[in-house]
Amino acid sequence: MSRIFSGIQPSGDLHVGNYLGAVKNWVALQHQFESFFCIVNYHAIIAPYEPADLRRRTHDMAVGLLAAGIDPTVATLYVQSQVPEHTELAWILNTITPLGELERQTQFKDKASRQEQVMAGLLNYPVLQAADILLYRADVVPVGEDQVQHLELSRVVARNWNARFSPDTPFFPEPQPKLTPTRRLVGLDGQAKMSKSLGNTIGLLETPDAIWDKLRPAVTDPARQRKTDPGNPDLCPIIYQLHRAFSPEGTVREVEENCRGAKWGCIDCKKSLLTNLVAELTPIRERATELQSHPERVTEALDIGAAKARVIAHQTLTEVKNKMGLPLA
Ligand code: AQP
Repeated sequence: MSRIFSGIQPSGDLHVGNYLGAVKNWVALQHQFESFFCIVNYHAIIAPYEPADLRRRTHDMAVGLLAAGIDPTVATLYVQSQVPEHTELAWILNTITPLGELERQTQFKDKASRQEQVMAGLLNYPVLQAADILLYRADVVPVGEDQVQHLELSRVVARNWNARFSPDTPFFPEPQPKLTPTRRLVGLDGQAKMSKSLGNTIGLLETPDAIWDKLRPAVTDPARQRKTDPGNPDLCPIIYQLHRAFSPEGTVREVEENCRGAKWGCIDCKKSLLTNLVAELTPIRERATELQSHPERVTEALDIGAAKARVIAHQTLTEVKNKMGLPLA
């Protein structure tokens, strides 16, 4: 059975961008692949944070993932810092990663330009990500579009390491991305990618009222000033994209016709979206509420996951060290 690996940062609440771009895919793929899903808290500490918040968010992220449908008896769900081999392999891979490859990563350039002082962790983030994936020798990585460039780097790193230390039989597979139809969900600002750190999200566990408070003022086709103006759904960055992800095909066609024909106003369209969004998210929110009242179940699932992950991680690192002439502990 081929392996998949994917990670998510506990840097805020799970949002519909994470869900549509990655997590919904994880839930489906866990039955087809040997699956490792990691709450990547070492990645999250690159930005300033409060330790108590990080602890709570890590737990809440696990709750969200389990509620969304990750089955810990099928997939391995765990927290990155509980498997020390991630950082050990990251150091090793740093030694064969050209600096120039890291400096040209779009996410690095973008985030570094917004910070007064840039920490080395921000630059080296994709190397840790490569280590996360290669540690499990994963073939496939289900992610959103924003991670595709980082994955290219993971392939470069795998190739460099194989060429240097395992030239006859490549040890690391070159991991391939697996995207969903919603590869990049725009945030509520209608500009940037929906992202925990930008506060432009619809949380996966938010109540219908809270979701409606966000949807109602959300930008639509800017050329449409009045209900009587015909709209263009393709220029409606948030609502139409969400309809396509959450509404049945018939509704998506209805939205398209009624928008172009100026039969529905944007509020009618948003109300229809809310109904479909809430229908999919309500069972997830209810499962999350149940799990929140049993924190011990969540901790137990993560501990079992970390123990399973450590077995594979240890095997990989043992072989890596052997091939590199590094004595084992
Ligand atoms: N808007 C999105 N559309 C599609 N996929 C997305 N992903 C994230 N945002 C979108 C995918 O979700 C997985 C987890 O990514 P993450 O933890 O980096 O999520 P984030 O919300 O992007 O988190 P942050 O903390 O706000 O980080 P930055 O600001 O660095 O993006 C990934 O597979 C990602 O592709």
